[in-house]
Amino acid sequence: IVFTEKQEALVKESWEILKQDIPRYSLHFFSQILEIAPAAKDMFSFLRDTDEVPHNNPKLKAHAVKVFKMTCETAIQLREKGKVAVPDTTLQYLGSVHLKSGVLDPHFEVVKEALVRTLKEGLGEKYNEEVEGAWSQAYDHLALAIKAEMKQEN
Ligand code: HEM
Ligand code: ISQ
Repeated sequence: IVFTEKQEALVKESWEILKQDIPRYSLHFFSQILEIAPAAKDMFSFLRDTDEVPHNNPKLKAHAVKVFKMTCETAIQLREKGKVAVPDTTLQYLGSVHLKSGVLDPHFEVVKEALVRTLKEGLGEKYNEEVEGAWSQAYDHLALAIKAEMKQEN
């Protein structure tokens, strides 16, 4: 896999922008997931007893931020080492959390689309296909590692 310095820079720069308004973008990210796949709602423990996506839910915010940060971190590793280098314990933990929550392979495409839409929203005119490509590539590699872990646990 080839991940260029330019791609790494694009990912880092766009995260710097989105992270200036975590409450807004974490909510947008999550809302997009539910817009694409409404049934996904029931998998999230912090939503089970509500009809709306809660504004300012600490768990939602923290998890959404982690998805962005881990994807950003993956971009750095892909550029530096040519591979995903998330610690095994983290991957095992994420594998088991997602498996237990009932997450299936096709859901990963849903979350990718939601992530891309959130970037589009946050970056405005700074958004382009190169940015999308860089994030998508990093996300796909991270998703593959989590999916592999989910299969191992089965
Ligand atoms: C939980 C990351 C894909 C659904 C989490 C957590 C993280 C995370 C960091 C919190 C774990 C914890 O500390 O408890 C990621 C990353 C993904 C990904 C990096 C892809 C690269 C997905 C997908 C779905 C999903 C595709 C399905 C729509 C969930 C659910 C939880 C969770 C249901 C448990 C939330 C709860 O009830 O507390 N994810 N996730 N995730 N994720 Fe993901
Ligand atoms: C958990 N996993 C994937 C995406 C998410 C988005 C928002 C909140 C939690 C998440």
